[in-house]
Amino acid sequence: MLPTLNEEEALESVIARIPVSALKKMNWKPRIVVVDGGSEDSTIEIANNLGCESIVQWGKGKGAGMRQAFEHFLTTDDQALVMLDADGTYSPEEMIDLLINLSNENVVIGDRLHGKMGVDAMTPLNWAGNHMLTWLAVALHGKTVNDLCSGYWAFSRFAIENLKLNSMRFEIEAEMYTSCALQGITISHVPISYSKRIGEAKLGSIKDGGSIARKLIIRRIFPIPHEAIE
Ligand SMILES: Nc1nc2c(ncn2[C@@H]2O[C@H](COP(=O)(O)OP(=O)(O)O)[C@@H](O)[C@H]2O)c(=O)[nH]1
Ligand SMILES: [Mg+2]
Repeated sequence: MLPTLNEEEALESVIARIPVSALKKMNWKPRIVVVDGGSEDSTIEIANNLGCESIVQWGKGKGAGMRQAFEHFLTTDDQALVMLDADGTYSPEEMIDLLINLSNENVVIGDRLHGKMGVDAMTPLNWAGNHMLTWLAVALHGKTVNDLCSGYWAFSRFAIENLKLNSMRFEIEAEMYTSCALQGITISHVPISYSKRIGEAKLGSIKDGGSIARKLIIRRIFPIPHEAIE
């Protein structure tokens, strides 16, 4: 599952690098789903031309889009979901490592902070912010996480069925972590490589870093999101 917002520069190469044949050899039946947040460039056209399924999300933000992609996933018989940003920062080939580890866990997170960081892949501000937010997450919620804000995750169907989320924007990964901690969903980590982004960043370091910290604190006080109470 690829969340997109105006990613025409990177999307084609990201899709081309998804290791479809290797996945088929591992007995997966992969399909590629793009969830788009209202791109005004040729992102959706590229996705459709390359035979991907596309979901045009309601509302704005990566979190809103991912929650809709999770709902869509639950209408299928699929057994696992891999999400990664569509901006060229993650290596699609490495999803094999995530999926191998998924056989023992409910969730596997690609760990950029103990992996291979490319030149200029992360600004010093983002590097420090990622470490601080990861530390804050563990201090508040007690469950090990190596790279809270990674955008490369693999989930079992069980995990998707049990996550309780209401994030709209870039707090979604922090809330996926807190939900794993609260709902007893197991997590493991695989070191991954991280490269410089193609195209323009949508995340604002200070504003979105603040919302991520706020989400970690809110979930410590109110563990279940209002919308998710059944
Ligand atoms: N569906 C959807 N995807 C989004 C939205 N905003 C950003 N994205 C995608 O989410 C991913 C992460 O965004 P990015 O700007 O790279 O943020 P960063 O990697 O956290 O710095 C990229 O693939 C974006 O195209 C949105 O509103 N909806
Ligand atoms: Mg990115």
